[in-house]
Amino acid sequence: MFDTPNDRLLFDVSHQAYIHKIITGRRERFETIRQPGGLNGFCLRTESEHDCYGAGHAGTALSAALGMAVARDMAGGSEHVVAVAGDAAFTNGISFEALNNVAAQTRRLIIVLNDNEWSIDRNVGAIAGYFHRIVTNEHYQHLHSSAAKILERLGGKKVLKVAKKAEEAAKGILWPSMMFEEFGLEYFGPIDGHNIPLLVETFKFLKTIDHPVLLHVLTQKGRGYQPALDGQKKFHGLGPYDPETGQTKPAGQQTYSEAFANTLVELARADERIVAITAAMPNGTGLDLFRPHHPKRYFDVGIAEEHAVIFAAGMATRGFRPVCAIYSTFLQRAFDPIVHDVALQKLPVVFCMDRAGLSGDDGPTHHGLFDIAYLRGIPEMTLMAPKDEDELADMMKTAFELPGPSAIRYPRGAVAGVARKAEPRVLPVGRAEVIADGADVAIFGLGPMIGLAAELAEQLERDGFSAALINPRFVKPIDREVIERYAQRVAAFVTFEDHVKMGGFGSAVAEALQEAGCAVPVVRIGWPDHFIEHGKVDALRAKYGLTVEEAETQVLPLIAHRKRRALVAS
Ligand SMILES: Cc1ncc(C[n+]2csc(CCOP(=O)(O)OP(=O)(O)O)c2C)c(N)n1
Repeated sequence: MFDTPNDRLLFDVSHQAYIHKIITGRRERFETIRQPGGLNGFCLRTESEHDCYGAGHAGTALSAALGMAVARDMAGGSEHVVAVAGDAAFTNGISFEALNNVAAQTRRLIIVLNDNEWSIDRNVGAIAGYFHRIVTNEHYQHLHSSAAKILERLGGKKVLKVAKKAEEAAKGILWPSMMFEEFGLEYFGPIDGHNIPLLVETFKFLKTIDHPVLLHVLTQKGRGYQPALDGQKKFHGLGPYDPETGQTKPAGQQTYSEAFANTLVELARADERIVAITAAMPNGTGLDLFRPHHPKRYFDVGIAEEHAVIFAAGMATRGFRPVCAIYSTFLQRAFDPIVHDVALQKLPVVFCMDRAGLSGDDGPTHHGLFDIAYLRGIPEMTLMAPKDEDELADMMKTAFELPGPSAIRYPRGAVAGVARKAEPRVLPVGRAEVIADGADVAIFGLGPMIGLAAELAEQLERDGFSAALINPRFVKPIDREVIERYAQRVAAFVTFEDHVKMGGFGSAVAEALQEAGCAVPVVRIGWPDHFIEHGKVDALRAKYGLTVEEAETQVLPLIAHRKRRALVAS
């Protein structure tokens, strides 16, 4: 019914665009999806002219579509603009900010509300309830088949003639949604989103309408594949599985998300002020493990990161200790609430940032590579990165002792696998852990990047240098005492971080050195000033120089004279 790329078809989040990819020239390459060098899992403007808008984060489709519709109107174009958004996208404020604008800005825009009653988990909140009431309304149930028949009869040349009449008829028969009508959109539906002939006839009709419309379609998550129907949450996104049975590989080692959740369960047992907040990611953040233990202290607010943070701020003003468990990439949404609501008021909200660092197969929309840069400059903020799961627990315990806001960044995937202490301990704030002392070079490995730092230290020791190995623990406040101490002794610093170099931990070290009047060079190993594509973490690290070899190549010329001196001395 629509002719892309001339017509503009855009998807909210856009992980729903697999069929779109198949029918717009990417069928042959489809099996490469989410593989290194293959198709991206989301729409990407650089991947195809049929992907008119890239996404990955929720809530953007309506605003972007309205922008395209207004651009078309201003240029005098005639193309259609169609936004497809899931029911959970309507729990996001941006969708409503767009709705508030639509009727005043354009007369032609088609919004499809693709309602499967699921976010990643079950959709939550009043909007989900509202959609559910429309769908289960007796009036609608009774009249649905006659409405469908009317729409089915529409089409072809008859459409224009009968449009007006049908519109009236359809409006009278279909259960109207007051909410969308109040926003100035004409509401149609709900109709069966798996009935292709009905959808075709409906779109033929909607194309003739000269005001913004919203079509509510009902779909089933996992339709057509029994294992996905049996495990709708699991099949939202998963690794390789057996297509016959839907079985995935048995879960291996514990993840950081699980370690976080288990620790929070324990800490919340001892401290009744602790509450946990997720923005529609109970599964991904691990909080679904917290929920059964403390159901009254668990809050899923929908895909609403800004609200989650301000809600946490509100609770903190009343003595609670809220934890916002939000992926590094999605917390970007809440930058202003972190500054304006939490930090400025010095409220003790704890941000637990899962997926901090490269997110691998998800690609640039999901890599968590900016959080240090966006949090480091905020006054009152304490920013930590654990080297392993035991230290994560210590940092969580420490965070709850602080009078103001704090954030802990930890990566996607498996923990280091170290032994856990029986009880987490409170860490001295702003103090790094010197793992090994050394006199020629000081090597800092932030968080799990301590692994690469340790390898480099060993390598340099083998080469005849004396290398200090330091686990910074705190990005902010940074340990100036340790930095200044080593600045007096070593010929160079090396910093490793799973974050962009610009504004990251290495930059913080360089700033501290400069402020202390020390001219020691810093080799910063981190991600370049460039959006990183999807792929396997190790391969991308090798491609962009986040390796021991790269660090060694850069640092050797800076410390070479030390080795000669050492040799002469011996
Ligand atoms: C800002 C933001 N927060 C969280 C997510 C994680 N996320 C990806 S898909 C999804 C659920 C989307 O549900 P819905 O909009 O109903 O679309 P569906 O997947 O059901 O088609 C969520 C929460 C995201 N993509 N963006």
